[in-house]
Parts: sequence; C-alpha cells; structure tokens
Amino acid sequence: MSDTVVIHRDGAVLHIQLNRPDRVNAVNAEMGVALVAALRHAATDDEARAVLLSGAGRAFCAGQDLGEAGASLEVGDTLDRIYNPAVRFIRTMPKPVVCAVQGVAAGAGANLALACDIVLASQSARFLQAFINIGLLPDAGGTWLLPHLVGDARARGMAMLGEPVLAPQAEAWGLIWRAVPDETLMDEAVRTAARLAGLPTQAIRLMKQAFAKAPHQSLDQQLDLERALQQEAGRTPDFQEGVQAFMEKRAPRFTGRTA
Ligand code: T3D
Repeated sequence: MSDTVVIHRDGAVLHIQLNRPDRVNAVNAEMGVALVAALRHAATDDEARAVLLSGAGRAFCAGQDLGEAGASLEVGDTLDRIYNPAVRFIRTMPKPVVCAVQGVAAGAGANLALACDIVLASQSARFLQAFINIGLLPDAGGTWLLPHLVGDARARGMAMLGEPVLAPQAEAWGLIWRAVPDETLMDEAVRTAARLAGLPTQAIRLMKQAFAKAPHQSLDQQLDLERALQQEAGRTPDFQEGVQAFMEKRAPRFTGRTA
C-alpha cells in the first residue's frame, strides 16, 4: 500500500488525499497508480456517498512529476495508465466528488481538480495550465473541460499563455464553484462533502449522467433523456421521502438507496 495517496472514510464521505507535500504533490508513477486505485475504490464503495479529493501540505498538485518522467517518456502511456482513467472515474462515478484546492493546481493537477463536480479553492490558490511551459498541450481533459467551463477565448488564453488564474478570478469565470478564505478551506470542503453525502445520491448519479450527455445533444434529445432519468429518480425511496418530509414539514432523511 503506497503512502503517496491517503484514503480514509468518515461516515459516508471517502477522503482521498494526495500525499507528496515535499514535491508539491507532483504525481509520480507510484502516486498515479495509487490515485487510480483510490478512485476505483471510491466509485464502487457503496458506503461512500461522496468523495473529497485534496492535497497535503501547501499545494493541491503540481501535475506530472517531471523529475521522474524525464523528456524521453512516451507521454501517451502516462495518460493511458493514470490521468485518463482518473478523470473518467471522477466524471462517471455515481456520487459527487468535491475537490479542495490550496496553493497551486498545475498541469494535469489542475485538470484533475477541474474534472470534479464541486471545486472549492482557497482565495490565494491559483490554477495553472503549465503544459505550454514544457512544450505540451493541456491533457487530463483540459482541452474539453476549459472551453466548457470558461468559454473558448479564456480556455485558449489559459492554455496558450500558461498564466495562473487566481481563485477569485476562477470563481468569477465559472472555472470553480467557490473561492473561500484560506483558513476555512478544509472545513468548508469537509462540510460540503458531508452535506452532499446526505443528499439523494441516486438523483446526483442521474444528474451526472445528464450533464455528461448534454454537450453532445440537442435540447430535444436532452428533454427525452431528462424524462427517462427523472422517471428513474421518481422511483427511488429518496423521492418518496423528500415529498413526504415536505408534506409533514420536517427535514428529510435520505438514504441514497436505489430501492
Ligand atoms: O507523462 C507526462 O509527462 C504527460 C503528462 C503530463 C501532465 C502534466 O501535468 S504536464 C505539467 C507538469 N507540471 C508542471 O509543469 C508544473 C511544474 N512546476 C511548477 O511550475 C511550479 O513548481 C509550481 C507552480 C507547481 C509551484 O511553484 P512554487 O514556486 O510554489 O514551488 P517550487 O519551488 O517550484 O516547487 C517546490 C519543489 O517541488 C521544487 O523542488 P526543490 O527545488 O525544492 O527540490 C520543484 O522543483 C518541485 N516540483 C514542483 N513541481 C514539480 C516538481 N518536481 C517534479 N515535478 C513537478 N511537476
């Protein structure tokens, strides 16, 4: 078991922490394998209804470990083994993934963060598409995520100029959900993940499916998809509980179960 990624479950929240603080949590081969294993575990652990991804120390993640990779590496192999599966797990797992970003999120580290469902960043954090500085283009979903989140002009500026975007700007652009005071980041992230873990998990699973399909569909197709997914949501115990609790003027007790 590698200590480059630390996993622990607190109630219904599975916390995954990148743990190479002396290397700004740069992803070496060992950490990459451990991260993918942790995300696979998170996706399939039925007790976990929300996931929190964070980085130990002063920064979230500096992207690929350049010291280990050197310049001769077949970079496509790294994407096959690490970043592409990691991003796919984050986007498709049937539960919400919260990311807490402090310090810097650079290169593939930035795009791992941006792939998450809810991104919180400390006010002083910065997002850096560092790829251009070493002769690469954004990967780990960057060329897809950036234009979807902030539009084509800002995506190209971030990717081509490689300038850092500070958290308040990131929030204003819609790159992230919220920038919060530095000293409250982890409390806020833990609270947000715990809150999500208590919500109707199946509705969130179905939302993720709907959001994933939306960019490729017409409004007409999306209306049909929403109908199918809503039909499924309507059959969950959490829908019954939500309506009943509303009628009884009490707080709902959602279980996240399918039946
Ligand atoms: O296989 C493939 O390569 C394909 C996949 C590519 C995906 C990618 O992620 S490509 C992009 C890789 N990442 C970068 O290019 C970022 C490089 N790092 C930086 O630009 C800066 O270090 C940061 C902006 C992240 C942080 O700056 P700062 O000033 O806060 O810290 P620092 O002093 O630069 O870094 C602290 C130490 O971590 C330092 O080592 P030292 O001098 O104390 O021995 C630095 O060299 C090291 N470090 C930082 N980033 C990396 C790293 N070591 C290896 N790999 C890194 N990515």
